[in-house]
This record gives sequence, C-alpha cells and structure tokens, in this order.
Amino acid sequence: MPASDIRIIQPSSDIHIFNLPHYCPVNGTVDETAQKIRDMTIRGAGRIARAGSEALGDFARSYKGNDIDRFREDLKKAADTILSSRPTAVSLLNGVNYTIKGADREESVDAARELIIRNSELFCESSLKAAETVARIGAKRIADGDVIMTHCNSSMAIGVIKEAFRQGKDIRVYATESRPWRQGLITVRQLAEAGIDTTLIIDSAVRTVMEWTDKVFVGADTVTSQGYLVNKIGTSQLALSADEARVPFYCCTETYKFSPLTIDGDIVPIEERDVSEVVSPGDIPGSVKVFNPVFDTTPAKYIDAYITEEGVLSPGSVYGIMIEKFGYNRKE
Ligand code: RUB
Repeated sequence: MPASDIRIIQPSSDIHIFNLPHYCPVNGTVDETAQKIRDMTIRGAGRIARAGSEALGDFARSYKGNDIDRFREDLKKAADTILSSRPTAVSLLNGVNYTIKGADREESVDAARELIIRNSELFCESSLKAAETVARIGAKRIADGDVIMTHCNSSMAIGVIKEAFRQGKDIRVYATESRPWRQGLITVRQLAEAGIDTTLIIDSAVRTVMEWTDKVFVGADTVTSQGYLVNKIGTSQLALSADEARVPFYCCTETYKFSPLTIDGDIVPIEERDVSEVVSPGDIPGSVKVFNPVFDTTPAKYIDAYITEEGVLSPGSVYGIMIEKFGYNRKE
C-alpha cells in the first residue's frame, strides 16, 4: 500500500505519461537546463537542484531591461520552467525557492539581479559543502571489511563510500543495475575508477546478495515530514530485504531534500516516465500495458538513519529539522 503522504500514479488503461505542467519558454539557458533535466542529461536530486539554481542565476545575470514588474513576471516564468522539468525531487523546488528568495521585495532590477546571483552561488556552495560533510559523517558508519550495497546512482551515497575507502577501509560494494535507465552502470564506473572492489548486480539479485551485505547506503529525492524516503524505484525492495536480513539501511542526504510541503499534507508526486524506456516497439503485444514509475517510497520504520549535514538523524527527527530549516507556512 502506498504511504498516506505519497501519491502513486496508477497505471491507466492506456499508456500513461506524467503530465508535465505548462511549459513556458523563457530564455536559452533556462529552457536548455529544463530540457536537460527532463531528458535526464542532468539527473540526480542534488545535481538537478544546483543546475536549476545556476540557470536562474544565469537568467538574472543576462537579463536585459529595467522594469522591475516585468522582471518579476519573467523570473516567475523562468522558475516555473525549471520546476516543471521533473516532479518528484523536492530538492529542485527548495533550490529554486532559495535562489529567488527576497527578489520580490527588491525595487530595482539591478538589486534583484544581484540578490539572485548571490543566492544561486550560495546555494550551490552550500550544497557541495553539505555533500562533503555527509561524506565525512557517513564514512564513520563504514567499518574496515564491510560489504556495502547501493542502489541507482546517488552522488551522496557514493561520496560516503568513497570517503570510507579514502580513509583506508577495505570495502566491497554491490551496486544494482537500476532498470530501466541503468544508472548503476554510472555507479560502478565511478566506484571502480576510485579503485573500489565493485560488483554490478541485477535488481532482482538484491535479496540473494543481502545475505552477505553488512550495510546499505542510498540517496534521496525527497524525505517527508513522517521520515519516509522517496528515492529511485526499487529502494523499498532493498529496505525490506535489509530489514529481513537485519542489515542497517542508511539514507545519505542533504536537508534540502526534506519536503516542507509534506507538513501541510501535500503528497509527493511519483514521476512516471515513457514506456519506451522499458520496451522497444514490437517487443510485446500492443494490448499489453506498461507501467514505469521511477521512484518509490520506503516507510520510516525501515530506515536506520538519515545521514545529513546536520548529523545522523532518526526518521522521527526529520520533522523538527524541517521546521527549523523551512518554518511552517500552513496554507489556509
Ligand atoms: C536518481 C536517484 C538518486 C537520488 C539522489 O534518480 O534516485 O538516488 O536522486 O541522488 P534519477 P544524489 O536518475 O531518476 O534522477 O545523491 O546524487 O542527489
């Protein structure tokens, strides 16, 4: 059953493609970035947040015109364009909001421009710094000789694993293929390049390999106020297998992947992508439906800890950090 604060888009009788909100062309950089996020040239929750923030910084930098009202309208369209590119990772929303914060109070285009450029730089810097902190903290959870499993391609989980290896710990990693996009191939390449003993497994081998795994490290697209994790499809299967095998399950994430919207009851939309990512024309009879959800939900009870730049958190303490970081703007 889906968690109460998660919406799964159910397969319809026809092929269902996630309905992207209205797309407003603004300028080259914003449009190009949105397109790259949409087609997954830029992917991963942290990267899309930084790319979206940078695109808005570039938008402000290259903006021609002095009419502040017009600027605000164009900025809103630019932000909407970025936000429409992928629906699930709240990092994108939090990154965009951080970048444009305060711009509506500025009275000149020059002042708003400066503010946005500064916000964008600050967001990207703090995002990269958070990643370093998470790597340092998370590496302490890895012991010499550990066998680790990871899923998909999370720069945060990989950062933790690489840091432990850099510290001289002798580790082995199993990385899932992550059908249909096979982001696992990126992961094994990155780990092998770092010199780590790495084995690629198909997604359905998770339960078998869990028997000799010591710890699981994954990333996050969104974390809800209940401490539930939304991440690449299949994450919840790793969590269930880990629970059954008494293997600790860690999520490595910056706190800007916490969704303040979920405090107010908003649901996390689960993106569904085109069937062509799963099958090619002619592979299956035309009457067969294909359902391709790309993220899933792991209930809080299966997560041992969130490893964040604020420290190691229990799922139950996510709410407090959310309030601290984002406040609570209840919509009336
Ligand atoms: C990637 C994915 C990653 C998170 C976290 O999905 O689910 O685990 O985004 O990544 P996709 P990171 O390939 O569909 O974007 O830790 O790099 O932010």
